[in-house]
Amino acid sequence: MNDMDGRRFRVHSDEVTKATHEALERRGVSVRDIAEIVYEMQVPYNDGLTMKHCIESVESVLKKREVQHALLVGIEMDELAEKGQLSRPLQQIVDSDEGLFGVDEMLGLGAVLTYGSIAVTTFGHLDKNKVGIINRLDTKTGEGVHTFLDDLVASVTACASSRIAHRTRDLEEEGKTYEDVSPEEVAPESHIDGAET
Ligand SMILES: [Ca+2]
Repeated sequence: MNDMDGRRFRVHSDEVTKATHEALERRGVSVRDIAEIVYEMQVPYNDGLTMKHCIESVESVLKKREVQHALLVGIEMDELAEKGQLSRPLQQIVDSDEGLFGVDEMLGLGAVLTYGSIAVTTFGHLDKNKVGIINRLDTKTGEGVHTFLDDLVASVTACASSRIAHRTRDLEEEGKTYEDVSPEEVAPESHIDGAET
């Protein structure tokens, strides 16, 4: 879309970030819910890792545009399906979380790619072994339509977990552990190509 001067309208990043947080909240997913899974997965390998480090990592992932866009698209699809507002046969496919659909998984997978191979394998693991909030969101067992959201939450979890794993390697090389790092310093993006927030 162009304005009268022919410049393209852009949505400010703050607006996208705010909409992402609001969408997650509306669907009953908190940053803490996601951070809890990250903590469970990473604490066996990381001395001194705290929930605060994990919350900071999830917050950083939620600032990333690819992740925000995937969340907004997926959540919108779930909400439209819940209201019966998609057209046939997509309405039935999304509403019933049809096993062969796969677009939900592809959207989640796409959002983890910038966080490297660890994020991809972690996403695959979470897709098979749904834990915590991801399990509670499973449309086939719970209420409402969360066909897209379970994969997207798995995606954010995998990204946040990968950030911590990459940072761990840096700390090991410096002879440190998470006990030496304040939560605000958990920022390994600079060490992952294309993963700057
Ligand atoms: Ca799904």
